[in-house]
Amino acid sequence: QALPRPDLTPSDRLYWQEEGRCSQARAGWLHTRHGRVPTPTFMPVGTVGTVKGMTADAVRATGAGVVLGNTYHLMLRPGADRVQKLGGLHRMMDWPGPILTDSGGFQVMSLGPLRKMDEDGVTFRSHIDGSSHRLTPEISTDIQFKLDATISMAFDECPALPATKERLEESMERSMRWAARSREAFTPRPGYGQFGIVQGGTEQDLRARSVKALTEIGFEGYAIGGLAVGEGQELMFSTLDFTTPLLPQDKPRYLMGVGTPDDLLGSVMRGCDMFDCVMPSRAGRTARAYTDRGPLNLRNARFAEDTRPLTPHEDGPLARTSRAYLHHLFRANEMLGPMLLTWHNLAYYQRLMRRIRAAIMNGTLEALAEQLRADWAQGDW
Ligand code: PRF
Repeated sequence: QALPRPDLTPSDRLYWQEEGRCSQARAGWLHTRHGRVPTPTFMPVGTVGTVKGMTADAVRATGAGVVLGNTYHLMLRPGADRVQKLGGLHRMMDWPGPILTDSGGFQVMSLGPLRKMDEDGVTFRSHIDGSSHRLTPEISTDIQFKLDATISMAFDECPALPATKERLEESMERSMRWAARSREAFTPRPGYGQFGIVQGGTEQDLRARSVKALTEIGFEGYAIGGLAVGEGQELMFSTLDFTTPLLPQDKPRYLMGVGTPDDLLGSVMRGCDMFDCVMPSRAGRTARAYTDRGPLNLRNARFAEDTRPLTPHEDGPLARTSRAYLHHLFRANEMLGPMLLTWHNLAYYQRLMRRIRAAIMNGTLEALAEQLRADWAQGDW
């Protein structure tokens, strides 16, 4: 799926090409130095240079195209210079496909009292050893260069919702000044790119001003940040409804940190192309399996002697694995349990994105959406 593209010329940046459309939903291809990826796409989270519990081959086998890395975690351990010495993140984690790295601002925000922000950037203490570190747009962009990220993210601030309009406005304006500095610090390379991040909470005028500021700077793609931070699905969707139409039609759109299968479906239908979330991998580690009839918790006693596979026609990595065995692995705290359910959930998410993409191409997305929602609501077989 994601093969190197020797045909990219030195002047080529990373680019996205539309292939089909169904109302607001788009199907396309993301062309990068590290291969091309069909969109819409779900990007598994590999925070510290590993999709937890998964070999790179297993991640690839689920159909994933892009994986995520995090500036914040990797700068602390093993450090950006060391990753660079080791040949970059692709080499280090044996992932030849595209890698997108988040810029660190969002991860630093979650440190709470351990951080201090000013106009220039953020000073924070490491959650590992308490040592003091600093991130600015320039430092973050430089670290992402050293990590060899195929897609770098602008350095931004993401306020939790609800927040006052004054707070959202100040924060968005600062993120836009940081976006300009991030762009200034970015070193263009063939097939690589940098995305700006739209902020502005759930406020229509702030989102519009944010889009205007970013498109004037000009990026290879645009992310929508500041959502899925406590506002709920309805407000997230209504914000997407007035934000995505403002974005350039010919550039990829990445909705950061989203979401449940139903969130992904609704967000694709509102014009988003790329997603990442810890949900499928984290849920897998806590015994939750995503299925077409909604999530199952394999720790539940009702699965103790359930010899069926997770789903009646299971053809993913767990085609021959019984629910009872999964239940046993989790009850016994065996590491294979989290490994198998992470694999299953990532495979489920990738299959969902393939079905959505095919439906966009066929013009049958509405029908697929109705069927998926009805099935998810039904409960276990
Ligand atoms: N900014 C950045 N990373 C993010 C977000 C953001 O707003 C979100 C919001 N859901 C997730 N990850 N830089």
